[in-house]
Amino acid sequence: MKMSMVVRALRLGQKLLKFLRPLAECKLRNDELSAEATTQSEKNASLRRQLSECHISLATSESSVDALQGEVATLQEAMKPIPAPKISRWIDGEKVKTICKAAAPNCRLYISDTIHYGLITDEEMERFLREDKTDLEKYVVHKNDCDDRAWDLLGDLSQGAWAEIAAGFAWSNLHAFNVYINDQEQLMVIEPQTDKIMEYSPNMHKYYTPIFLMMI
Ligand SMILES: [Ca+2]
Repeated sequence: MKMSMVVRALRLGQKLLKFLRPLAECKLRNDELSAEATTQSEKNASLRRQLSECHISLATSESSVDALQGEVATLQEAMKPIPAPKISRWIDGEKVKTICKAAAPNCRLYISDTIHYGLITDEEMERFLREDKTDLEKYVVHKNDCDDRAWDLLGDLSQGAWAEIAAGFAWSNLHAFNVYINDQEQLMVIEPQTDKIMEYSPNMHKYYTPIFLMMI
């Protein structure tokens, strides 16, 4: 081979290399981009899963918020004060003691106030009991039974202007319940688990024969 042909072959080889090198670089870059695309696709799938989980969590949270708002509304309704009682007239602690002793002479008494007690009609007490929710509480032996309910109702009867009426708490040997004195000066029994009111009488069921009675 002539020297001139060798030189030409070498130059041709150099030119080929000049074109082939960028092609190789492009192939390499293409492989890198394909790998990145695969990684990005996996990331996208992971993000979609996370987004789906967030949607489920958000829906659950919104449902919980709705339920809580319902509970808050119920509590706000239950906490609304019961409009004040119409007091028919007033008596003092000595008169309260006299009325209770006449009705239940063998009962031990505790009269908390001395100055004045308000007397209301039975209709006013029925109005209070209709609005008060103590009778709706769930009965649980020892934890929320007769004495707990009677104590709860007495607490409600100690709110605002209702605290001024002649109402109290009584125990028999078998039961706990509430009492009040109405505008006819009658000692009345309230069964806090049913809202039933009855005029006290020595002939009542022994459940309601008080051995201890306090007026607050
Ligand atoms: Ca009630």
